[in-house]
Amino acid sequence: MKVTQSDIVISAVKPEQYPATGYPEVALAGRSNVGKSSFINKMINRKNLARTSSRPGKTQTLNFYVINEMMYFVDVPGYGFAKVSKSERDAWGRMIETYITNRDTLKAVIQLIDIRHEPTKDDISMYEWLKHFEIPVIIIATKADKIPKGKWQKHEKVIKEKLNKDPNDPIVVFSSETGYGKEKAWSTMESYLFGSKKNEPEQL
Ligand SMILES: Nc1nc2c(ncn2[C@@H]2O[C@H](COP(=O)(O)OP(=O)(O)OP(=O)(O)O)[C@@H](O)[C@H]2O)c(=O)[nH]1
Ligand SMILES: [Mg+2]
Repeated sequence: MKVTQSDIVISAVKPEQYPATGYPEVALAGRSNVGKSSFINKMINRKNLARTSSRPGKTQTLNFYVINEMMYFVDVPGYGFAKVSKSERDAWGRMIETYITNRDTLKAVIQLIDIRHEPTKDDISMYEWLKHFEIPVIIIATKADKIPKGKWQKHEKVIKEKLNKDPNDPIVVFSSETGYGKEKAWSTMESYLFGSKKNEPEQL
């Protein structure tokens, strides 16, 4: 998709604040600092529309970005960040659960996993939780620039196995640093956003 327009619409914490235009949307999920906000910026060719930071815990609300007046990206706070209190974590959990389970226009969740490491316990629980609610998930194996290309396939295999990934859920190797995987990520997202298929089998 050629992005010609992108803007922040709202930072929401409750459903009354979600945009009501009915455009289809995808939401980001992933550990704090894995690169969710960077992913959005790369996909829409903006340097810092979605605010990023080298310190985890930057994104705190559900941030809705409208693209080409036809879809939304929803940036979501990361999980697995040790420096938050239990009450904050619980509030986070409720905010995400309310959003994921009630948002009819949510077409898929983009779950980012750091390609360098095995999925964490939190990564695995998040994936299982999304599958429990029958949400289509697109796995983005990100920060690919941080390991040699020759290792990508092996690391991708570890991610698939550890997550016990549903073969219907695509996986895309990606780098927000170099833009590698951007075209594939767009075409994959578009099939969920605008295609008739909800769950597309992965091409073998
Ligand atoms: N080398 C490299 N660095 C990346 C990549 N993606 C993100 N980063 C860096 O990782 C750090 C965290 O990126 P963010 O996009 O803020 O991460 P986030 O997942 O939105 O984090 P929270 O909002 O805290 O949940 C920043 O310093 C980014 O520059 C990538 O593909 N390659
Ligand atoms: Mg962020």
